Amino acid sequence: MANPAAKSTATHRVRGACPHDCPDTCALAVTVSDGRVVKVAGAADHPPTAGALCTKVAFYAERIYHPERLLYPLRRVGSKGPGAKFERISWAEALASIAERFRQIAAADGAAAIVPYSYAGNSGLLGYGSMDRRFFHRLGASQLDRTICASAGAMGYQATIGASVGFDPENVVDARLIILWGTNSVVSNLHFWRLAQEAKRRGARLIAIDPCRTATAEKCDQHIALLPGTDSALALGLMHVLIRDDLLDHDYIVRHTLGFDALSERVLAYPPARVAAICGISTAAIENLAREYGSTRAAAIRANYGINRTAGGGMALRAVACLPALTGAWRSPAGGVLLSTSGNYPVATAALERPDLMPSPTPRTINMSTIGHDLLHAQPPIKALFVYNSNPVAVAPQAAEVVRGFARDDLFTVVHDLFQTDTADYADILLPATSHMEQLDIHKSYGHLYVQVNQPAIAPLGEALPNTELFRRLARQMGFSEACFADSDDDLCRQAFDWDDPRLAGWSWEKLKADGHARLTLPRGTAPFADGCFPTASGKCEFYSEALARAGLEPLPDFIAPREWRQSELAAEFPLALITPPARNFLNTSFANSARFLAQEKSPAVHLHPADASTRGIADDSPVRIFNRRGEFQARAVVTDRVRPGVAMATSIWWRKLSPDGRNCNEVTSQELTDMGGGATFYDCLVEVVRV
Ligand SMILES: Nc1nc2c(c(=O)[nH]1)N[C@H]1C(S)=C(S)[C@@H](COP(=O)(O)OP(=O)(O)OC[C@H]3O[C@@H](n4cnc5c(=O)[nH]c(N)nc54)[C@H](O)[C@@H]3O)O[C@H]1N2
Ligand SMILES: Nc1nc2c(c(=O)[nH]1)N[C@H]1C(S)=C(S)[C@@H](COP(=O)(O)OP(=O)(O)OC[C@H]3O[C@@H](n4cnc5c(=O)[nH]c(N)nc54)[C@H](O)[C@@H]3O)O[C@H]1N2
Ligand SMILES: [Mo]
Repeated sequence: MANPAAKSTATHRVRGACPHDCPDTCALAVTVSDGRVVKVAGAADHPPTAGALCTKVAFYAERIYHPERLLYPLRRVGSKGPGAKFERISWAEALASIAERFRQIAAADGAAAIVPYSYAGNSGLLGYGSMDRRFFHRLGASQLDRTICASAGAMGYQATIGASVGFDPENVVDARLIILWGTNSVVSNLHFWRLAQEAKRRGARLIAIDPCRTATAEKCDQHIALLPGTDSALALGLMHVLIRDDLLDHDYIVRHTLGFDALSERVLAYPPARVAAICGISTAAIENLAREYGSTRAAAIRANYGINRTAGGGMALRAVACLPALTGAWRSPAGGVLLSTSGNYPVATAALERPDLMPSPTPRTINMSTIGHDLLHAQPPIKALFVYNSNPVAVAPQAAEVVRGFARDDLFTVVHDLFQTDTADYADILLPATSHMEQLDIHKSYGHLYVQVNQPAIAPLGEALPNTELFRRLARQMGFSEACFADSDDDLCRQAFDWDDPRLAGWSWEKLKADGHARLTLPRGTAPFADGCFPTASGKCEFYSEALARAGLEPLPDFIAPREWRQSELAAEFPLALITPPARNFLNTSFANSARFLAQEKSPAVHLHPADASTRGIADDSPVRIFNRRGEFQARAVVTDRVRPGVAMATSIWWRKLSPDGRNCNEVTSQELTDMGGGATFYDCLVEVVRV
């Protein structure tokens, strides 16, 4: 592919955007010399990045030039699974054999027997979902419900607020109180942490709500170590105290909220004593937090998806999102709540993805969080799977089922990735993907308010192709003649946003391409809901949600206990609640094949409280087995009071084949879904831990 950047031999700088699934979406300054990336730095002129990068991306050249990068299309020879062998084939052969199998399957079983499986391995608007979606829509493949990360929390939050919008993170420096709720910012949202630190310097108090004393919690003024999956109870307890003690902004409530009376009645069931018992914390912690929150106008709650991974994950975000409307914190530019900024962007999803290309009636939908079960039991059966931007064999819950599903001899699997991941070992055809440094893209963010361009810095390595070009070629191979399959990446970028939307006033693709990044034209330093006008159906902050009622769901915030606790027999047999949050040096399974980052993380580890370790005779640094009825994996024990009693914490996500026992923590996680949004329940997982 033509790539002007690559032809230049002199040293020059290229503007990039980090494509990884992280709220920070950093702007990159990539130094290229003789057609090679020699340095990757954070762009200094992009306010959210402010010249700083996480360690993973600062060493990005190592990822691009990793000796195990896939460079050519491959066909598997021999059996599926760990140790699989592949031979090189041409792109022409690869595309022809995929098209031929897809035609056969479509003729025999219907095209819905073909399932795309992708997530946010590449979060650019082109890389995430554009030509690929057009291709699968036109093909008539099954649709995929992308639920593995955020769907529960997003739905719960939106039920209250109306969209994935919140306070402007740049305002948080002026907050007096910041509550970091289920988020390890130092690890997974570093650039927000920078702003929180500035607020702290200016006198803000920081409180972390997390079962673990994480790197973030440690640096806060206070840490509330509740049990996993109890956040909605805590939020209801706080609302109980706020209402009981009249720590309310009545004017705000009357004018800008819906359902206050019903909410007041609901929270009567959540007095601090009951909530303390549910959450495993003191009543004083609840009373004090409510008083502090209720008496601070500039109070910002940074909530994150860490609290949406148990049975009641939707309710958790829904309940937390109610708080600022009670106290009127929304009146302050540095007050309110933020889960994600993604709803601020006028993305032209239909133009990018072309759902109108789907046949009628529209094909079935497969939930990506139950892929193991569906590969084994879906009716009609799944006959082909096309995986890109994701590594399901390592990241999807209940791995034993996922592995059995992928191992099916009659399943035709295509994988497109930069590396031979755990999933790639099950591919019939394995295709090489470019990194973002080798392709053009346009980006939104879910942690700030800027749009960004990612310019290609170098030519594609080997015969690697971007997702867009792969599906463009496949569409041609399948004979799809619609004009949209001829759109170039530049065309796709131009189509990605509704440039006429006021939030992009004065911007066009051409201007953005020249400038590199732009802040959405939202007013600065203002409070988005100071005067209400929530993007809900009622225009108010909805304590009572008619939409949830219509969907047959509980219309008021409530506590939904973790599913596995509710089964007392299970809880007796497997007394530890396992959570598996992100490791600092990995990004899901990305970077977890890098020698540098593996050395940092050492080996799979499970953190146990000294009390839980001693009753099991487990010493620090000794090998242990973590198990339940679904499976087991091994790890090194870290005995530490950083986790609260009753909780086991194993950072994720390790590659199975790079782990000593060939397994990872998803052996024990479950495919049960959340209360809303069909989300995965990774942290609703009881286990027992024993010495090996
Ligand atoms: N370095 C790094 N950064 C990442 C990622 C990564 O893998 N590594 N992953 C990216 C992705 S895909 C996402 S979705 C985000 C992840 O975003 P999150 O899922 O928000 O992950 P964390 O920021 O680690 O926050 C999770 C924190 O919540 C805590 N926690 C677990 N269960 C509960 C609970 O029930 N209640 C409360 N209050 N806390 C709980 C965990 O101990 C952990 O400290 O981060 C992104 N950034
Ligand atoms: N136990 C446990 N499991 C979890 C989680 C947890 O906290 N605990 N977190 C969950 C969450 S929040 C998420 S988001 C999921 C994430 O799960 P995934 O979305 O599967 O994320 P990754 O493991 O990073 O895999 C992304 C893959 O995409 C590839 N890739 C990158 N760029 C491109 C590209 O341009 N084209 C193609 N074709 N491929 C590309 C990468 O090399 C990588 O192999 O995991 C979930 N799984
Ligand atoms: Mo995620």
